[in-house]
Amino acid sequence: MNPRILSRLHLGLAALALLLAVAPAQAAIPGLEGTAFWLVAREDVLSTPDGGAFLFWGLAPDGTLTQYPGPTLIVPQGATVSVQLTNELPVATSLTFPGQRGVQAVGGAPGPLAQEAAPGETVTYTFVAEAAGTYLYQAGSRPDLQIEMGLVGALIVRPAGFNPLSPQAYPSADTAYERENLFLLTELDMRVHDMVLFEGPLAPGLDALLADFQPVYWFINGRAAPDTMADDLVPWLPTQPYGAMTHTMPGERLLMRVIGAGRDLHPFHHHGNHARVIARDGQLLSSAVGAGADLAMDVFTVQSVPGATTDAIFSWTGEKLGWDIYGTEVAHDCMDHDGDQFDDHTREYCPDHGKVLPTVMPGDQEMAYGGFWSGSPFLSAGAELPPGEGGLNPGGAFVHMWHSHTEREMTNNDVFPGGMMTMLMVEAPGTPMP
Ligand SMILES: [Cu+2]
Repeated sequence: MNPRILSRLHLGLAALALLLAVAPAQAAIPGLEGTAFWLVAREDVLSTPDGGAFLFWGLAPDGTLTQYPGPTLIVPQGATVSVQLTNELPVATSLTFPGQRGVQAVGGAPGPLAQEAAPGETVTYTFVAEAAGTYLYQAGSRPDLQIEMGLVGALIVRPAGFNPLSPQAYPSADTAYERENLFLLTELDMRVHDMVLFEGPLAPGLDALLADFQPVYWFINGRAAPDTMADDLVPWLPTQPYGAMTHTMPGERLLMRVIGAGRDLHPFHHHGNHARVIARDGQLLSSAVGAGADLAMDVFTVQSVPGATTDAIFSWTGEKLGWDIYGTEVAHDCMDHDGDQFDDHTREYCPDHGKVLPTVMPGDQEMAYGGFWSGSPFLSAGAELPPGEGGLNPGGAFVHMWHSHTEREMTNNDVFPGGMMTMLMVEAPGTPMP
């Protein structure tokens, strides 16, 4: 056979396999996995969706691109972790690792909270990651200024025996999940960044500004909406590599790792279903060893507190909506063999099976086609779309807004919408997902 046709056939088969695969979802949080890290603190520029550009202090893994927030460090429980910090900032800096005991430092000079690296110097921190969970790391030198300037990041400790094919957040089985997302929440007072830019980090006016904190930008994973919804590592956000778009399928267990990494409280509201808070500050909500997350609680908003982390498990169920989330165009019976009222494969809520969502397609002349509808029957009626339409939502996902319920925080410098906001996309089973 012609090799070009053969390779095309292989591509076709691969695509078919991708469509048919009932692969367990393994979307993991992007970051640096390992036990030894080298981070260079230096100045760079971050951007906001309204065209703003601000000086920030970030951390460049291996001296490459400086980023905000710092790289997410993903380490195995029990490992001895070393973080080498090289300081290219104009002032002394340091890192603290709240929740990690017995942090040792080599190099540098003693500071108020941690061993500091003077400009041009290096300090290396070492600790044993004793307990699984979600943590943060942040500047330990003048934290009121340096955390605001960007020196903060997430630290994730995987439980001992972690299996990426059946991941768990903690050693207990009731913390199992299929998908995980980071929501590292921060804010930015542009007066502080501009004063550091124009008058330097020792400007006498900084104290007054920091005592009268007035943020006008709010970020999830270092981005303000709508940049939160762009993919990881998009080229137009070189210093803000982490997106915050969230995808799930009905019934999946989505682990939300929420970190209050700035200095304000943020009620992080996740539409769609309640979420079950299983841990705070890396501590499983457990009444006794071996009891699992028996003290877990359901919330409709994760109350994010500065310096604190929250792990919650969210599942979109479609339960009791009163209509069939697959419409009538997918021919299947609701197959519930384990008696939980949900289809074993599609996770549809069986009592609503066959209750057609009353979608009436308007006539072509009334239609305003948009990029966010694909013609998929999932949660709707299906129809043909004109060529080129539907590309932004190929699976016809159902979309919920996830956002700060302090609604002023859904703005970019006073312009709505923006800020601490992203979307949850509930995809139909079988849809290829990022
Ligand atoms: Cu809302």
